[in-house]
Amino acid sequence: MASGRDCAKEQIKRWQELRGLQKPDALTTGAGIPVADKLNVMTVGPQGPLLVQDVVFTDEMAHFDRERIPERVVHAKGAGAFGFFEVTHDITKYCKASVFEHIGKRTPIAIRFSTVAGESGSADTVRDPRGFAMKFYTEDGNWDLVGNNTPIFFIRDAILFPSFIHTQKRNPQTHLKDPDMVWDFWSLRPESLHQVSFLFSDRGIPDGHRHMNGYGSHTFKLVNSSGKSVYCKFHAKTDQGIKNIPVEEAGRLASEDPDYGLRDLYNAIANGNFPSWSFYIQVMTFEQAEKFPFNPFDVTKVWPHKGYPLIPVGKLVLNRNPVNYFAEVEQLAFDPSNMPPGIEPSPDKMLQGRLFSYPDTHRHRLGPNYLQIPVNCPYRARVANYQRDGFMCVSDNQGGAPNYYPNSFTGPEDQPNLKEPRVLVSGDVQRFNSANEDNVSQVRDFYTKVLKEEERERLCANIAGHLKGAQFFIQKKAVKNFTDVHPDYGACIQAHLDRFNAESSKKDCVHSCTQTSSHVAPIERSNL
Ligand code: HDE
Repeated sequence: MASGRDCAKEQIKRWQELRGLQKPDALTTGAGIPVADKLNVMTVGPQGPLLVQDVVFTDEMAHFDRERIPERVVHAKGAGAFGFFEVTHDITKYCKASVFEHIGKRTPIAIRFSTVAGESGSADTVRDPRGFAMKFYTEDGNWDLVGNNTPIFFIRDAILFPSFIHTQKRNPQTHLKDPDMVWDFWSLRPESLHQVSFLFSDRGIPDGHRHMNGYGSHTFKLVNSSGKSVYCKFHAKTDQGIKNIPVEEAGRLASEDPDYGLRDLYNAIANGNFPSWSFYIQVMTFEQAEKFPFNPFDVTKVWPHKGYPLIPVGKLVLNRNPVNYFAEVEQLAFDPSNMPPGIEPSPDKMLQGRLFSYPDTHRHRLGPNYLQIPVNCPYRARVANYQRDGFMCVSDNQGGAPNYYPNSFTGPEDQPNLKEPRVLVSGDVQRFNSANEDNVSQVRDFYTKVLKEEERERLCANIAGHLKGAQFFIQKKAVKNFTDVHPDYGACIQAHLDRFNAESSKKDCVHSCTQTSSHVAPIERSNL
């Protein structure tokens, strides 16, 4: 390999090498018809107009015009790879899912890592949570564990998610990222303090995708073969060790190598340096959950490892790069509602809210038959049901099998032995306000017990460095929330803010913004 070139840069040459002495394929249209000349359009005379009968041209253009599909509304920038999950420890006393059947069992997997807020071309080294989405292709259908690199999340009620994401995206008029929107929302919703503190800590900018942990984040339920259930959390701990990128270096990489994480993962796998993660569960019995000091289904909080230690389960290994990015990563569709028998949702409001959203977004991005796309297809199970037709049905559409249920003709039947265990639920139906369910205790522990002095200092500087972009009244509200966590936390952020604010008041003149964004009424619009 020439110096300065890595496996990613050598990809196309390597592709050619793998073909050996094979001659190039005959060039064809999309319909497979051989093409004589794809370098010159068909015209009347050398300078004349194009002909409609140049179907080689129209075939090429019409397909090009449709190359883009909607990007993911969040987590648009990502990298994916394939490999396996291997069971190293027996957890069948907790869970009957076939993926955990016996020690040594291997299940094929796909993992996609991502940033959250940026568009699909955005830089990898920004401060943002990272998506850590795992797909296990099991014999009982696909299991998708769609987590992040943090065990917690910003909000605990699913109804807030679209608004929260809007604050992370672009201002509707300026189309710029907007610190007012970000900090207004965060300061109005103090349940975000825990995740915000994690985000602005050193772990907020991981060094690529291989050096971070993954978490299922939510509480799930595991069911064993006797029908007994426990609550559980999933953890994937990096075997490469945690590594983060310092702020200045991240800024440099964002301009010089915005695809840093994608490149790092591709090259590691292409070099045979396969990344792996050790997989653990935490388990909580229903009795423990009842006595737990806070809501065990609240995704803004962690379960302490002290009472709920990590139980080793297995290993995730990535050993294959995608053969084609669009086919295998852009179309890779995760869905937290894909849970094979033995794994069930807990009442976590965020998890419950996600159960609908993901398949819904896939039907929009990829079409109603997205589960027939090879990378999404549960290829180790046999799909047998009564769903038929729809756009882009590319399977045999289940042939001549009955398409209604019940039927008297041996169509697929219920599996009563797989019924979910009974759950007793009762209560008043209401929109319960969960905004003030202890938003500070665990953040205080994080600030005072988990972080070292110099890490606290960097955390406060990072927060102030971003918060300084927001209006003063928002800064005040935010600092008050951090002070509620711990007076030192608030004071430290305020000290940095004072410095930033003093510097900027020396530099900036006050702009008078004469044009505002007030809504243009239809009548005015017609006069434009
Ligand atoms: Fe997501 N999220 N999310 N999310 N999320 C999506 O699905 C959503 C949440 C996460 O690599 C979308 O296919 C709702 C928590 C990852 O393809 C969308 C709620 C966690 C990925 C969606 C949440 C995540 C997504 C966008 C709150 C961590 C990328 C495109 C109720 C535990 C998966 C898509 C990939 C992607 C909705 C909250 C992680 C719109 C409604 C909490 C890793 O469906």
